[in-house]
Amino acid sequence: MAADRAMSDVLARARHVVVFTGAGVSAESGIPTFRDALAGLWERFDAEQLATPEAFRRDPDLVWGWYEWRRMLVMRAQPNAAHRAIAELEGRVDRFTLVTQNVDDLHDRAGSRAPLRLHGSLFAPRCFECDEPAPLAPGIPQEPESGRRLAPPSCGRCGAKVRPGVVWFGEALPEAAIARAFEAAESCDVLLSVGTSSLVHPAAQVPWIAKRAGARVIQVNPNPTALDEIADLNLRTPAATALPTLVASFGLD
Ligand code: BV8
Ligand code: ZN
Repeated sequence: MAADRAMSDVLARARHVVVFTGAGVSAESGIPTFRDALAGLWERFDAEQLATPEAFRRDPDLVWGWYEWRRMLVMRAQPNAAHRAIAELEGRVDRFTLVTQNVDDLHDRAGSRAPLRLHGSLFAPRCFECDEPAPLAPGIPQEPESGRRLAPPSCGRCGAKVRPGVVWFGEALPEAAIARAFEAAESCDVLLSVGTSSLVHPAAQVPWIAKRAGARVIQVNPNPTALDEIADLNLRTPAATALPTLVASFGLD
């Protein structure tokens, strides 16, 4: 369903746009979405079992192996047309805020200047005990030998195990990032939600805050999600197809 005349006018006149992304925006780069990042080797786990501090305490090699496998996939992947369109949108409107739940670096590599990262990054490992940032091993991680377990490195400062720099279930989000994301949602004209199942909180509140503050909400997702009930426009299309056309409609006024 293309944008109708009224919506096209809204996009043409939009002054402050927030783009809110989830794993679906990286799907066409070959990165499994969060729900299917547990295909294959990890299929007998539920993401919420592996993406927790308890899982890391219980089996650090399994959790570290899972994240190094995901980092390897990301390093072998390229940004897709959706990442590039979102980077282009930044230059088409007066004020632009990119809020991402993703832990890959594809938005940055596509040219987005300052994504607000609500759930951290695969590229910022740190000490599990003292939070000391840890260096990334050079190059692309090899497929973990056993295809599964990989022993995490030790902290250079205290010797404890190094953990992925992501926000796990049960962990608080970075305060500055979530505060700035909520502030942007409260003051934007249009919120564009791309490739997220909108299930995980508090990140999933971002589109709802924008809606309550009077923004138009556009969703790009081939499947139904919790956001369907408030989306002013629902594009049931893969992101790499929908975004280039949609972005071309912004900032024409
Ligand atoms: C916290 C980083 C408190 C790690 C992630 C009950 C009710 C409400 C909340 C809770 C509850 N029980 C527990 C909670 C809290 C919990 C939560 O929300 N749980 C959910 C499951 C109910 N939240 C937390 O624990 C958060 N912390 O609350 O802390 C606190 C406060 C103070 C002090 C201490 C503690 C922390 C949550 C962060 C977890 N970390 N990621 C990692 O990556 O491994 S979450 C992870 O899953 C993602 O980052 C993302 O946020 C989330 C959902 O993933 P999506 O990105 O949406 O991907 P998904 O696979 O789900 O969907 C992909 C979508 O793409 C699909 O809709 C699909 O249709 C679409 N798609 C596919 N292909 C395409 C496409 N779209 C477009 N184009 C395509 N081609
Ligand atoms: Zn340490």
